[in-house]
Parts: sequence; structure tokens; C-alpha cells
Amino acid sequence: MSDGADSHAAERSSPSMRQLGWLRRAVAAADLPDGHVVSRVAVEHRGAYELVDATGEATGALDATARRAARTPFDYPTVGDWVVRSLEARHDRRVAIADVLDRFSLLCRRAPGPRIRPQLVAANADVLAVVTTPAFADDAASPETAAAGHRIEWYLTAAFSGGARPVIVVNKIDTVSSAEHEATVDALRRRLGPAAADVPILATSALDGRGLESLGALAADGATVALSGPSGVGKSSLVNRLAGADVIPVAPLSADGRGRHTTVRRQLVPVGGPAGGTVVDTPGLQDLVPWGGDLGLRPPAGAQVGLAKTFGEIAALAHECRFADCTHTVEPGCAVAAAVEDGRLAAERLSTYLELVADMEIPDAFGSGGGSR
Ligand SMILES: Nc1nc2c(ncn2[C@@H]2O[C@H](COP(=O)(O)OP(=O)(O)O)[C@@H](O)[C@H]2O)c(=O)[nH]1
Ligand SMILES: [Mg+2]
Ligand SMILES: [Zn+2]
Repeated sequence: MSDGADSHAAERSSPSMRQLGWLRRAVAAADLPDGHVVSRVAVEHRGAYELVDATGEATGALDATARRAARTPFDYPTVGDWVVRSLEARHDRRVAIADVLDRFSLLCRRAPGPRIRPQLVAANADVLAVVTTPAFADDAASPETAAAGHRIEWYLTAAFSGGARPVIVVNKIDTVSSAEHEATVDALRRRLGPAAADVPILATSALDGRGLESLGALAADGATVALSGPSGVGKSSLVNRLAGADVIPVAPLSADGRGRHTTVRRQLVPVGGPAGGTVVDTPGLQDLVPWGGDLGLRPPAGAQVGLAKTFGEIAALAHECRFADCTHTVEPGCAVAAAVEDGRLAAERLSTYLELVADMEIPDAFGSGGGSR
């Protein structure tokens, strides 16, 4: 998009540490070793990291000590991470990353496949914007097409679990009438039940610019907004529009009107000028199955927190079940099933919850005490 009318000119100079979000961290910069600075990871590709800080950009790789100490995927940097790196480049022209700083948020999915493995998507995002479109949102509302993926509850749980505030962005509203996009928003609210109270829903168009101010305002004062959602919903278009420049390639539409699957590098992009923040474009994912294990966050969050925020009414009911390890499927004395029976809980809410917990492979998610099955 190069309409020249964008209010934010492209940022060519280095972003300030404030815009990159450094001042939002409560970590003292004083314990940095000599000859080192903190930088933020903007792009990750095969063990190398593009880093950005007030001095500019650099390519880095873990130093030998950090590599030897790395035990799990959580020990490696991901986009959005703050790292301690050498000012001087090594012989391979990369700077040496000595440390990955504690994360206050982490978007982490269960990697596809039967093995339970984590895959880090983005670190230190304040906000997770779940991008959808009127077409996708309508799909997600009907059980027959839920298999097409992109179930909002999966993203909300991942955001809440990982310590990020979720918002839903209904993009491409230029493709429908205002009555239709309002109907989409209403349907989403109904679908989310009580959780809708904690999840703002924005309507945007990367084409005509509607709603972009509200979205951009979330990335103010050093805040980081990560955009996630399936391919083709307009994540990269939104990032470009917010950045006021074509910084990320936009996939052409395929015949079915949805985006083609492209392997776009994830990227962290400064937006909104010196008083702004950053946005992170993530690769197109269908359902993002939230990681059910520990995320190593300070302060800690986790899957139990995420599920309880996304399905608060089910969590509350589960306390009343006869068995502490009730799965809310076949047990006698199940308060959740009883609530569905007498209409206090929508059957779809329970089936959505059960599907999500099955995807995450968390046994007895709302059980209170280590019962075995
Ligand atoms: N009509 C319309 N098309 C859009 C909008 N945002 C993105 N697109 C188009 O949708 C396609 C996919 O966009 P892209 O940004 O690559 O989506 P991504 O896969 O989520 O990053 C491209 O053809 C865009 O031009 C929008 O708000 N309205
Ligand atoms: Mg994209
Ligand atoms: Zn139960």
C-alpha cells in the first residue's frame, strides 16, 4: 500500500529504547557486563537473530556459553525477546548473545504433531491481537466449519496463559456492510460468553484505514502488539499500514479469496514514531494450540490461568462437581453438565472447552487435585 497519505512517515532512524519497550521493564540495566548492550530480537532465522536497539541493527547468535547452557526451547531467543549482546562483532560478523532476559509474556504454542513440544511464537508482547475477518468469524461460529480452524478461544487462552492482553481485530470490514460487520462482532461476543467482557473487539480495514488508529493506539509508549491469526486475514497489511511503509511482503489472494500460505519471516516493527511502540507479525497459524506446560514467566501465568480467564463460568462450575478430577463428560454429579442441561451454560461453550483441553492434552484441566484417569 503506497497511498502516501499515511500520517506516520516511515521510520528510517533507529528507534529509541523507549519505543522498543525497554522502559516498560523493571530490570536494572546496571548489571550489564562491560562491552555489552541490551537489544531486542526483531527476526529469527535458523539460529541467527536480527537485533535492534538504539545503536541500530545487528545480527547475533548465541555465544558458546549460552549455547551450552541451553536445555529447552525456552532457553533460546524468539522474536520480541530482550537479549544481552556484545557491542563488537565476532569473526563471523555476528555479535555474541550472552543472555536472554526474563520474559514478562510469551506466546507459545504446542508444536504440530503427536509429541508434546513447545514452539515459541513471540515474547514480551503486551497485547495479542487475534486477527480475523467477517468471513472467518462466521466460519468459526458454525460447528461444521470449525474444522477449518481458527478458533478464537485457542488464541485467547494462549494470550491469557502467556501473560498478554488479548484483543480481537475483525479486519477487512470494507468487504461487508456495516450491518454485517456489526453482526459479526455481536456473534463473536455471544460466542465468548462472559469472557467477552475482558476482550475488546476492534473492527479494521487495512484497505481504507478504518479502525487503524484504535489498533495503533495499543502500540503506544513502548507497548508491543503481536498480531496472530491464519494466513490471509491481513496481518502483514495491518503492520505495513501501521508502519507507514511496506516493510513486510503481503501475499496475493488465492482463488478462494483467502490468503495463500506463505512462509513469511516473523518480524518486530517499530510503529507510531517516538511516542509509539512496536508490532510483531507472526507466521499464519490456523489453530494456535496453547502450550499447556510451564512458560517460565515472571510473574508466572500458565495454562490454568488462561483457561480460567477464557472459560471462567466453566471453571466456577467445576468447583461444584462431585469428583475433583471430573472431566465434565460422563461423571455423575457433574455441575458443568447440569448447567448445560438446564440452560445456564451453552452446550457449545462446553464442547469448545473440551476440544481445546483435548488439543492441549491437559488432563483434568479444572480438576482440583491430581486425580488419575
Ligand atoms: N479488502 C481487504 N483486503 C485486505 C485487507 N487486509 C489485507 N487484505 C488483502 O488480503 C490478502 C492477505 O493479506 P496479508 O496482509 O498478506 O495477510 P496475512 O497472511 O494475514 O499477513 C492481501 O491480498 C491483502 O491485500 C483489508 O482490510 N481489506
Ligand atoms: Mg503475512
Ligand atoms: Zn464436572
